[in-house]
Amino acid sequence: SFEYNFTQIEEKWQKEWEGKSLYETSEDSQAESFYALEMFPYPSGRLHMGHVRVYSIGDVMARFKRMRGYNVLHPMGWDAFGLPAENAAIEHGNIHPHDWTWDNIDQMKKQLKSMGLSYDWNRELATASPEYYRWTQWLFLQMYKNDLAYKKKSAVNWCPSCETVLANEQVVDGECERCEAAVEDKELAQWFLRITDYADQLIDDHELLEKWPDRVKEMQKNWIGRSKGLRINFPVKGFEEELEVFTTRPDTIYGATYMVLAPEHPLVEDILDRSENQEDIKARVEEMKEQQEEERTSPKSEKIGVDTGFKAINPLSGEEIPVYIANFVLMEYGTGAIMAVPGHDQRDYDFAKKYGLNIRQVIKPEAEDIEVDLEEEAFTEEGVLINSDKYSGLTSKEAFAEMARDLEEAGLGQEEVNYRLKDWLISRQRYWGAPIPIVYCDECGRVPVPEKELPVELPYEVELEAGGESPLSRNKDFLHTDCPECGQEARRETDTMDTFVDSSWYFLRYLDAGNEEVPFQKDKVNEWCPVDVYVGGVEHAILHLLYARFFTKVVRDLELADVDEPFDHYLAQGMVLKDGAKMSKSRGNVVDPLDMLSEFGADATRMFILFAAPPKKDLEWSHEGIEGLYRFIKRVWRLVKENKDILNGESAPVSDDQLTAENLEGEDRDILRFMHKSIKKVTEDVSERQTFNTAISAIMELTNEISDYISDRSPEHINGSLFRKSVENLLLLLAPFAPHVTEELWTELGNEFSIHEQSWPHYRESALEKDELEIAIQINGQVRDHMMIPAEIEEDKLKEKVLNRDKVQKYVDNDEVKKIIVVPEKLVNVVV
Ligand code: ANZ
Ligand code: ZN
Repeated sequence: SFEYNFTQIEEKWQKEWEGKSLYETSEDSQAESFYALEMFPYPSGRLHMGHVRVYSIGDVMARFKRMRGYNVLHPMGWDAFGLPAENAAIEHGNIHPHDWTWDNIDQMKKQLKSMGLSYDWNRELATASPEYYRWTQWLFLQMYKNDLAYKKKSAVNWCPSCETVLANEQVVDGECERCEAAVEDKELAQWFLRITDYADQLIDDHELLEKWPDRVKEMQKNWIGRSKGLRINFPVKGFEEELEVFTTRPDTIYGATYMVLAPEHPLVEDILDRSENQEDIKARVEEMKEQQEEERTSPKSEKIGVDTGFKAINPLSGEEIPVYIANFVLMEYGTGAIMAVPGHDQRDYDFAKKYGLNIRQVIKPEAEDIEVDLEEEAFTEEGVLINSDKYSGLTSKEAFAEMARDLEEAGLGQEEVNYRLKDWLISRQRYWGAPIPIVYCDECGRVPVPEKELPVELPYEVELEAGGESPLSRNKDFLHTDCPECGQEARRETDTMDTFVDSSWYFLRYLDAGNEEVPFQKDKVNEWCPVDVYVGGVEHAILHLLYARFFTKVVRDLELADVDEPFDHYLAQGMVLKDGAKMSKSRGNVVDPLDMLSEFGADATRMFILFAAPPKKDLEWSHEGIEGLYRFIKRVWRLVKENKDILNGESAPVSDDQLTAENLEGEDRDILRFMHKSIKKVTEDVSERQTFNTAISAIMELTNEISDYISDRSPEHINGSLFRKSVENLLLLLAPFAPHVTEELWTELGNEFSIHEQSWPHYRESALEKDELEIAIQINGQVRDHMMIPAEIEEDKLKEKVLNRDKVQKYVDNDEVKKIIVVPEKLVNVVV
């Protein structure tokens, strides 16, 4: 029928594809492999527009590469552990996190399938299934055995509302990333992964990631926060020990007018012991210790401090300067002590202003036109040294090097690299996560669970009501176990792992999803990894991607694979906006993709999402937009349906070779040229730039051209094979974007199932060239005529055409043509 009934078509082909296992990845293909991956979803139970966007983008890449002859791997799974399941259980009481999660997975799987995405569902995984987390635990044990996982007591970020520990990364402006409650400090023994061992590699290997957005690499680099500086020793009068500071700006040392210790600094005890106003200082120190890290370090927050009364000596200038204790210096960074340079550091400046300390300029700008006004603020740039004895006149860089040398020679300083990155805290006091596979025995201490006993399964029985400890500690059956070493009664670790651990290696498990012997086979990882294109939101640019990179390097160092990086190309997709703001429940501006799928179908929804903006940019939702794409699909539909007789009149498919520019003329040539031009444009947009929006525009233009061609003429003037060829190519180009309607129309034309297994159309450069050009015609060297000729005409044909012209015949008359000279693309000279 002429009616475009997308519901029927889409369901039909989804079934057919599944029945014929169209998207299963072959394990023994000779073709080059291509691994297309999108960030797997948390199974919240309902698709949102962000999902539709990320999975549509990935699907175009996968389908395109398949048509280009690659052996494509395109898997899907579920990031299934985590708080929402547990919180839902606590709030609603009657639903277990396990059941909630698997119900949601069922729902979302149906929804994803209704989008017509080309996944190999055989490799589906869920991080919350024992078959998966068994290997998460196994990887943890490998790290434990290699001293990359360790337990230590430390102050942690505690969210009082989620009742769990948060990684630093999950604390935003002092608030819990999820529930926005104010985060507190708490002392707990916690498990950590030693990501700091990899800090340098995580920065330096950015070099391998040419196809990553620079801004993402920059964000990771800032997060790791590598800074090169000096440790310098300042003698303190009356103390044996020297006070060691870390500074990235030794060039400013002549401007150091006081020192600052963190309130937690070990020297503070000694100072208190020997100080005259001990009580006073002690009170201030306690006050500072109570503050949150955020409160202490934010540039806006008030600096508080106290003078210890002791004096330090500047090792280069010999100057005596006071020693303070202040809140804005942290014990965890550097040495927990600084030389304060108020002229050139804004925090030091603010503190100096408040406590009436000296502010001295020792750096001036290199450029003449930059003003420095130390009455107003610190001058924090590098420049040229002044007021610095023999170092005056050097640039900051030169001074760094000279001072480093001088101080090192004098045994007073040493170069050092510091990082802002801390080890990854993975302990969570929650139920719905992978249990940490460790046992505590009174005799043997901390004992790893033997690998053959994995997984340490999460018990289904659990009391979930809120409480500071892990719910697992209330399950006696889980808690009590026998020591794997001595067999005596022992206790299990009751913390579970941060869900970011689960998602740090899932892309490896897809390669071997059913394997019960190993998490993944080395040769498969070596074949498929790094992932060729990884699509996902930029909100994961720091955490998830950094952790996955870290895990990949650990996997490599454990000799489980030979890859350095997990993702070769990271395609960071923008947000979906409505009325200029991010779609979110709290803003009440959510458009439900399921409504769109049922109103316009999967093809139109996908195409709208891909057409509205290139993947990297934010996308503005628009109802007229999706209606426009829906109309476009119907145009293609009618083009085929209404002209079916002509299209099918050409029973034998024409080969490409027959349809060349030289065999065609006039508008036939135009259409041919347009077709090749469109193929070229779409191919390049998809493969080189991933600008799917402009690719779709090109397909729309081609549709217009073909429609005009057909509607402008009577049937006998239509070149049937050309028309059919251009319609077929149109469908092939459209197939990755609108997989259902193209499959329907493709098979309707009598073509072999499936369009998604066809080769991507080729374009011929020769067919693209301007089709006509003007040449001059000479008779015996005199220009007598001009004519338009096809650009790629053969010489014999050209000569024939020239001789047949009325004007030429008139001049030649009955004379014998002695010679015809052809100057390509310029002129033809007929000699008589
Ligand atoms: C003197 C100085 C002069 C500094 C100047 C900066 C500018 P990044 O780049 O982040 O590594 N610092 C060192 N340890 C600290 C701590 N535990 N708590 C708070 N601040 C600390 O920063 C290094 C700089 O941060 C160091 O260099 C030190 O201040 C400060 F014009 O020393 B600087
Ligand atoms: Zn034991």
